[in-house]
Order: sequence, then structure tokens, then C-alpha cells
Amino acid sequence: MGKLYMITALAGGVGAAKLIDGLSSIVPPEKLTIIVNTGDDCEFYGLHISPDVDIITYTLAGLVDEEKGWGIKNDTFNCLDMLRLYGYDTWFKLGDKDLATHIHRTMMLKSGYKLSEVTRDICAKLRIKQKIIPMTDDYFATKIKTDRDTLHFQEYLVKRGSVDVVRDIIYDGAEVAKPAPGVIESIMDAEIIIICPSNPLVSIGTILAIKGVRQALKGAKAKKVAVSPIIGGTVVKGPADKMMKYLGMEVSALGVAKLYSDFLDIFVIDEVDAPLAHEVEKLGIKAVITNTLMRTREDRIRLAKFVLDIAST
Ligand code: FO1
Repeated sequence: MGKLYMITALAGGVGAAKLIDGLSSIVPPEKLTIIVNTGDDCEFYGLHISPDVDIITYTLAGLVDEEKGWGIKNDTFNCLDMLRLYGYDTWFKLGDKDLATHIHRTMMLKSGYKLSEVTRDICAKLRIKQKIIPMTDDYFATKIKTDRDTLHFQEYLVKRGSVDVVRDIIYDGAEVAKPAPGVIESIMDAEIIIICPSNPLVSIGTILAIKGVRQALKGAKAKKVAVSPIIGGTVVKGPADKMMKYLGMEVSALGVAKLYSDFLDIFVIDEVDAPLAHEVEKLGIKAVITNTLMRTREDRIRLAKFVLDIAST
């Protein structure tokens, strides 16, 4: 790779973290900014949890539990065991070390710092040199309207195991939430923008729902490349396929391309989806085909290199 490009990535949790890990091994850290979904943020025991921000942070710090894709490796759950004894709900598995992050975040927020400032502090302390920016410092909660009730996203995903029929997705707070400092700037300054293979509705869709973000993407000079999170009609992880089906969308890479068609230049789809390339191109998006599965670290690096090569030619 010749020129060193300024790269901004839009990211959710586990799927995004794999590509970000690949990118971080080939891109100098000062050239990489990651804008992260905060629609999944939740509160337990008075603590502010920011799951996607933590997944990206722990991954870049080399701390993530690789098997689960979230939490800290070799963490213990003594605190949670004790909380269970006291009668608290413990379905959201917060490890002992992980809890330290949430305690630190909550204490800083209570002292008046913004989520983006807290994130910067955590990154500095974990010696992360890439810039991680939460999409907003304001309240934003993704809620899932099922055929029975309305749930916070983590209740839908973790507590109920994403078994419910999804009637609607509510971006609670989207009308007032402003982009965090640096979000719009990093989109406008980037030479390459990467939309990670994350849930297009509840990870990327939330970022796009923040005032000014979609507009900035449309106007940005950067080459905008997305990697499809849907391979052969299903997802590697998470409920994106179920959600898209219930909401009457086409559950395929093409269905995802349609959600990004107003700003996207290039769409990276898997080899098994090669027959969809023509339809993607009819949307005015260049379709490129490769193996998008990231099973190993080598896969992550290979896909990251592929994305950068495609974006810089
Ligand atoms: N995912 C689960 O499936 N079960 C859990 O108990 C769980 C706990 C958890 C704690 C901290 C954290 O940062 C993430 C956690 N996740 C858990 C992952 C999280 O629910 C989702 O993967 C993301 O919100 C979607 O990107």
C-alpha cells in the first residue's frame, strides 16, 4: 500500500471489531478514526454501559474475550454472583474487570464529563492510539417494538434471545441527539470511509439517524465503502437477518445496499452473493466480490487490505 489515507470507520460491535482489528494492523493508528454506535447503551446497577464502544476499545487494547467477541478475556463474575444473591437481575453478564470500566465511566459522567471525553480517557489509559468517538454524547436508546411490548435493545437481544417478532425499531432520542465532537469532522476530513459489517438497522442505522451524519456522508469527498454483514441471506452473528425479514426488507446483501444507496460508492459482498452484484450496481454502487468471512486474524487482515485496495484504486 503506497499512500497513507485518513480513514474513518462507522462501527457497531462484534462484526465491526473484527474488521477494525484487521485495519489496525495495517493502518497507522493516527490515521484511523472509529465512530461507534451508542444505541445499545444501557444502565445496570446505576452504571452506564456502552457495549459497542467497549467491544471496539477492548479489541484495540488486546483485552477482548475473543471467543464471545465482547467483555474482557479471562474475566471473573464474582460481583455478579453476589448481586444475584442480593436478588438483582443478572442476565447481562458484566465481568469483574469489565465492571471497573463501567464504574470509571459512570463516575466521570457524574462529574460532568461527556461520553466522548470519557471514551478518550479510557483509550488513553488503555494505550489505544486510534481515535474512538461515540456517535453522540446525548441520550439515544434503540428500542424494539415486538408484537407483545417495547423492549430496550439489550432486553430484546440478550434477555429474550432475539426470539420476538419485530414490528418496529425506535431510535429514541434521535430527534435531539447531536453528533459528538469530531463525528462530522472525521467524516468530512476522511479520504476513505468504511461502513463495517455491522447490523444495518441497529448499529449503522443508528449512527445514520444522528442529525447531520447522513448528509455529511453524502457530501464527503471520501470514497465510501461498506462490507456486507449479510452473507448468503444470513448473518454471521446477531439478529440483523430476522429484523430485516420482520420489517419486510429483502434479507440479502442487496437489501443492505438499498439502505446505503444514497451515499455509498462501493459495496463489498461475499463470493456466495456474486449473483447479486448486477442488482447492486443498478443502484449506482460498484459491487466487488471477495471472501468476507473473518474466522481468523489473517482473514481480518486480508479483508481489511482488500477494502483499502479497492477504495484507493
Ligand atoms: N452479549 C450477550 O449476548 N450476553 C451478555 O450477557 C452480554 C453482556 C455484555 C456486557 C458488556 C458488554 O460490553 C457487552 C455485552 N454483550 C453481551 C454484548 C452486547 O449485548 C451486544 O453484542 C452488543 O450490544 C451488540 O453489538
